[in-house]
Amino acid sequence: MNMNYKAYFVFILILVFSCKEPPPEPVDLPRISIQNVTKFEGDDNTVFTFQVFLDKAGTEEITVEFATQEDTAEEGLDFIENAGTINFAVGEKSNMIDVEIVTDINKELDEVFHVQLSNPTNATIAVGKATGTIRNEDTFIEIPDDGYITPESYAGYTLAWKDEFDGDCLNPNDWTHEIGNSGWGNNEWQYYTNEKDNSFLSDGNLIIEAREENYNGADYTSARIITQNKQSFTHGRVDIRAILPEGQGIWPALWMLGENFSSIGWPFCGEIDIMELIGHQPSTVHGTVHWQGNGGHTFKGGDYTLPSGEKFSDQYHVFSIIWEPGEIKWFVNDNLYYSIDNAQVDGNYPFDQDFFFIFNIAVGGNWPGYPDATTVFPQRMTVDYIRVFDKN
Ligand SMILES: [Ca+2]
Ligand SMILES: [Ca+2]
Ligand SMILES: [Ca+2]
Ligand SMILES: [Ca+2]
Repeated sequence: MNMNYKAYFVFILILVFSCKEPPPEPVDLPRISIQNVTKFEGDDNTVFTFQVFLDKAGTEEITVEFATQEDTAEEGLDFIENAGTINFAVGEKSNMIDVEIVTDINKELDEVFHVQLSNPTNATIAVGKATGTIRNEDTFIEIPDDGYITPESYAGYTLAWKDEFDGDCLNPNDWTHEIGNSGWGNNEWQYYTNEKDNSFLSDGNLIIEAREENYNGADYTSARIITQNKQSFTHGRVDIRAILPEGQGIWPALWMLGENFSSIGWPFCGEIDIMELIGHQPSTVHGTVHWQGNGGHTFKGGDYTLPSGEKFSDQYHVFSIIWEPGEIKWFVNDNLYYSIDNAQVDGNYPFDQDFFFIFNIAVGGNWPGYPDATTVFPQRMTVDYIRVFDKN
């Protein structure tokens, strides 16, 4: 092979390569994304606007179909179904989809729905599904006013203090929230908050709501309110009208501690449990006292079970104590079911001194055990009133 022939061959090779079809330019269509929306439900005309955008403008018109999808929010009840096609004109990079929200004044859980994109033309989908989170902002809960009720006055007694739970929020001159998830001496699982979801007034009731939700490392939230340093009493009659929560691991309590708790500690200060219920026994309440006996922490108490399988969660019942020097009696709906006097209390009888109130729902604990798959959340304790009467 001479040099000329070699050069000719290379020339042909170059010619062959340069005549070959160039590889097609990679198709680089605009990419479509849709963004999540989180908003309070509001009470009228709320619209969730989902932004849909392209990473770059198209050189042809772009279309994409969309449709709402139910999740915990339901079509018709929580949002209005919407589906259709949106168009991006040449050069346009953003667009929006409006979803109308069904508003009301009823307290609900936060609920979610989705907007799904599909079938794009002249574009591809990068993020095709958005979540709409409808946040609750309401406190109204419909509560039938059924059940036992006690009078607003008694012969021989004078009203010393009451809270009927009218108005918009707890009276801070009477009540303080206790906050946190220390376990509260009983290996409880809830985080007590002062958030509106966990304690609020609704239509003349105090509602304490235990919720299954992640909060500061806890799996449940609830509330615990006290009258310490604000309202404390020695002796009298106490009436508390309430509907109780239920379920495995749910532990509502309406109770009292000695006002000297902060200085001398428990159980030296004494504890009077006007009502406790462990949620897997929803027909039975317990009335108990705790104190420091000669041998250490001691408690005594009794219980009351509703007839015919009725539950304390069904309707209102009134939990009362008649508390006199050296003696305490417990009642449900004016039925006496337990009493104790100072002859039955060894050591120092701590119950003839000032006590303050505590209302709470614990979630889990040594006594009730822990929630399981049967436990329904949220659980609520609804308190219509607390009234304290002094004997004349
Ligand atoms: Ca609303
Ligand atoms: Ca709703
Ligand atoms: Ca609502
Ligand atoms: Ca009330």
